[in-house]
Amino acid sequence: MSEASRPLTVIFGQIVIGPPGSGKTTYCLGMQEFLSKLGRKVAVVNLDPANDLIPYQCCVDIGELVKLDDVMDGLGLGPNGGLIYCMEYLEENLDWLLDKLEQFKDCYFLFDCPGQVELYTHNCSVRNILAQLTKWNFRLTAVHLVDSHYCTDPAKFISILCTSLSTMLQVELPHVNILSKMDLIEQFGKLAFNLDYYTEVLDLSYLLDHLAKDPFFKSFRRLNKKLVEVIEDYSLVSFIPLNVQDKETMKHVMRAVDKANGYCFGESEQRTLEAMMSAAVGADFQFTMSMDAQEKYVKSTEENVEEELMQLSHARTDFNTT
Ligand SMILES: Nc1nc2c(ncn2[C@@H]2O[C@H](COP(=O)(O)OP(=O)(O)OP(=O)(O)O)[C@@H](O)[C@H]2O)c(=O)[nH]1
Ligand SMILES: [Mg+2]
Repeated sequence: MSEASRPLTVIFGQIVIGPPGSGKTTYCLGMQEFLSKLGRKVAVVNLDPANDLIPYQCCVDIGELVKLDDVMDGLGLGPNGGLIYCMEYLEENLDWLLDKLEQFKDCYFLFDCPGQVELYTHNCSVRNILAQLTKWNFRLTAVHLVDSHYCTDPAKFISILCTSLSTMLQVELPHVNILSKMDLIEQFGKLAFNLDYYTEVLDLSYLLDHLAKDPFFKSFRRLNKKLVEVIEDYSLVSFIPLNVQDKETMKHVMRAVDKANGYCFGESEQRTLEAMMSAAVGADFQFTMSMDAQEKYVKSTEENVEEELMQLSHARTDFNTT
């Protein structure tokens, strides 16, 4: 790509990534509406060739360049190989993307990406595409969504920590990790600790102790210990809770994203004292955010204890009557 074709102005935006079904497309729709109401001019780019039904107003669609079905039929590939081929094809045709993006250069961009994990942990196409966007003066934050219900299972939580860390290292962009679908967090089980334990990711030894209670994982203790040591040594992963229907959590995410790519320090929107303060006192702000989400979406510990006591007394009665 020639230097002359580079957009001169700085363009801000988000690249929305994460495992399949984590809520990327829904997030793009929600964030487009949220930011538009704040007066931001938003352009959403669909970079997922598997997206058949696009719920948001889409300004650029990779489907015009390459379609997953055509690739699968034409080359005899499965959906995973097909997706990798599509992203490699996009990498080879970045001038097509630049031509499309230039038509919206006064907008704030949201890129809706495919949900295949390898694209962000191993394969280099997405990383190369993002590096080229950065060269074209795009200032992007990677918004990495993972399903919040994984917090209810310590083994799954360790695995999403590993995925998040390797994605952060591979993608090489300012990064915000999100626990999505906060309204469903306890749908498949109760949390063993307060929500801030999962969002701040500070001391994972308690998680290992909790895991040790499960007989299946007893023999994997050393492996899990090494994995959490890697997470703790890098000390990079933390999460922001999100329910797309909840304006407060959307606002928290927007602030973190704006701080990460520098949008909040620009002049595009009026800078409020609150926004400047939240950028300055990041740690306190993050803690308050988790506490708010805990109150809204997690049953209180007393309630959990009461429920457990009730279940215990029922079990005792059943035992005595049999
Ligand atoms: N309750 C609830 N459901 C959500 C939320 N976000 C997304 N969903 C639902 O989760 C499902 C998957 O959402 P998508 O937005 O399609 O997820 P995706 O990451 O784009 O999926 P792929 O593109 O297939 O990787 C849909 O049924 C959404 O309605 C949320 O915050 N709360
Ligand atoms: Mg999607």
